Amino acid sequence: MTDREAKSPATSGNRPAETAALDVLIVGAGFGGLAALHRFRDEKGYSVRLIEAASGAGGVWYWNGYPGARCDVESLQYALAFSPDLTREWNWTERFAAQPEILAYIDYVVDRFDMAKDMRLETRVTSARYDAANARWKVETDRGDRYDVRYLVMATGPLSTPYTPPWPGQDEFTGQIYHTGRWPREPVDLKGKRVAIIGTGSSGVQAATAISKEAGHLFVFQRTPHHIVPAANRPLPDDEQDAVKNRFAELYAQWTATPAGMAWRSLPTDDPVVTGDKSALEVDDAERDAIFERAWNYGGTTLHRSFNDLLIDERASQFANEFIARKIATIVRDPGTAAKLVPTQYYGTKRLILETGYYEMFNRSNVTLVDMKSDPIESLTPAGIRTGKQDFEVDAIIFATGYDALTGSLGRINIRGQDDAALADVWRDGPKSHLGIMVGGFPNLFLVAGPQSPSTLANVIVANEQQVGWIADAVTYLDDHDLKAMEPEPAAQADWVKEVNARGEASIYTKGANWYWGANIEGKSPAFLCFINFAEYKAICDDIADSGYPGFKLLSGARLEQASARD
Ligand code: N01
Repeated sequence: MTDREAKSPATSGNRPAETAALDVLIVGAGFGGLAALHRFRDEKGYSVRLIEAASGAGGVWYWNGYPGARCDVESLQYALAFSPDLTREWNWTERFAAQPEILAYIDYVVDRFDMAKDMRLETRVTSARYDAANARWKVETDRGDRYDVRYLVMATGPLSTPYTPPWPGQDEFTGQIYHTGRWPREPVDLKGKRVAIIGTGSSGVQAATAISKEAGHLFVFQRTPHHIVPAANRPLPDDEQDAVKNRFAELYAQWTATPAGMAWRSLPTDDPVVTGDKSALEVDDAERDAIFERAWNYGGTTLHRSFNDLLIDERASQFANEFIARKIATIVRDPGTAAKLVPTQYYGTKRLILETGYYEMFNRSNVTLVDMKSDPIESLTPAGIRTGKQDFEVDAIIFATGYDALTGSLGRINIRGQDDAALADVWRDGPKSHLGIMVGGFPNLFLVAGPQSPSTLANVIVANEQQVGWIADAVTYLDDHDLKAMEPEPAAQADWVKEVNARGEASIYTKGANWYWGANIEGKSPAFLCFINFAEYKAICDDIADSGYPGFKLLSGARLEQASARD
């Protein structure tokens, strides 16, 4: 147990199993779950329990303790907004916070709002069954707890079930195996070791850069070169933080009105020159390069917004690729390695990655780029990794191979709705929901950052708080109107599924393989998993709430009695 866990008063240890009737049960102590705990308990006065499998709060930030883990959303807006006092009190040290600092923030939130007493750590929900006659959920855990609750809020995280490709031989490898999404709590010593890291998404790029500094030799296994640009991380001075804190309410309102729930030239760290209102096609080569160059040096996601058509126009996207190729060629000394790092797919089909020294890493004599596209991995062996053409002998293998995104965690819990239907079965051909928050046949089950919500295409904390707010308002509406339960109308749900997929199909995201539509997992049913455009989503949610929840069946006690008499 780490110091952090030992200090946590909610660490479960060998606590006795509990049986309790509650208003709300929340599953998952990431940002979504903590926001829900605060909203339901402190603002609404409900009895609440929060169940978490890990030994501490933090969700994905708890598990992603790999070397180099860092957020790629600016610290000034990657924080909970529910308390102006909290916003005022907390100071970030860097433009992009590292994982330990984010965990320290989360611990601060837990302490500050006395959350631990209602959290049950090291506890995994094993089943949740809907009792239709009483409109209640019966939830069981692996510690023998039994909860009988009105509302079940699943905040299990959109990127929380790590994915490992099913290469044979994993049991035979005699060295150490790690996954970036389940990094051990104990220190991992890779000093001087031969290490293979598989995958060059955000996790792989960050971990490889850090590990290359201590490994004896690092083999970086890349299948697709991603779009990777400098973070330009730096210390965050007080005056920049104050400039945001002093106008926080106004700025937050601006962020929630954008498609990504993020600042658009409203942070002190935003480039004032790269306006993003021109097409990459309307400027000449020199001007285009000057804008790209400025965006590249300014860092963060500035390149993303350097022109207004990078994510829309094929030629514009190509210009970005060509610029990145020229940059790589100036940094990476070996032309063969440089060429392999150049992305060829449309700009934006995979999530933009922020780096700090990643390209420079390939100039080190202890780092080798292995191209899995031309020479795929066939198996793991007792000594390492076998591709079609080579054997790599290593002491440790790190999977940075991503997640079974959005549906992975929910699909692994035995959630049974009306008529004992299993959520996993209902979603077998792709998720079905209304607003990504509720699922037909599963009354009073609410999802935070669920599939078909915009969370993973937006600032996830902003989206979490928006959804938690919507859920809390819906529940208040039920109580105020003496209603027992709600669930989507079938037609409204069918329309939502259609809309989510139509937006996905019309977008850049479906022009390449990625986790946004399940293409990263062998055998996963292809379905677009995210709603595109947070601002429009928020407006739809607000409108539904303001109009008395059209598209949802609202069940009174009398309707429940009639239904159970019929059964
Ligand atoms: O996972 P990924 P991630 N054979 O899915 C490769 C968030 N995040 O953990 O590109 C060979 O992006 C795969 O190759 P390819 C963020 O939203 C944020 O890095 O599919 N290779 C790819 O290189 C992010 O998008 C932060 O060809 C295989 C890699 O593994 C999301 O989490 C930090 C393979 C997986 O990349 C996931 O990022 C970390 C196979 N069978 C994560 N299967 C920050 O805030 C997979 N790969 C900075």
